Amino acid sequence: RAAHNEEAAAKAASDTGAPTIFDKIVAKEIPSDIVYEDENVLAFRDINPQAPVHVLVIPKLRDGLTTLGKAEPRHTEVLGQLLHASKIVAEKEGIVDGFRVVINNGAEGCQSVYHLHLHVLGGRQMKWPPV
Ligand code: D5M
Repeated sequence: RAAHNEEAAAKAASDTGAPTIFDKIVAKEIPSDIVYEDENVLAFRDINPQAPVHVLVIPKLRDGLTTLGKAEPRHTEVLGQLLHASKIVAEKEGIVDGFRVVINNGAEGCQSVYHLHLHVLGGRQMKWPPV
């Protein structure tokens, strides 16, 4: 099942600082379904969607942000830009009546790609807690 695959991918991954597949997406060396883009931020559809709308919002420049846990004071501007871009994505996707923004952090947080990304999920009733 998809959830298990994501958990397996998260177990297999670690925060080595090596380039990730998202660098290739930013460089447009591999295709992605882009929903929103500006100077600092790229938003594209998740390849393994967990909701009718599932978009990843990433900083174009990782600048040490493999995880949210690596955030430093110099990152506060881009962190704000990522949240603001998430709202723009929700608006563009028509999910303003309800949506969720998730950051998986580290192995126990089920993170599989070590380039900070916000998941924007919507288009169905979300559950709480998110387990
Ligand atoms: O989420 C990492 C997410 O990245 C996971 O939901 C799959 C997605 N992913 C992985 N490769 C791609 C490509 N090539 N395009 C689009 N989406 C992708 P995490 O929070 O690290 O578990």
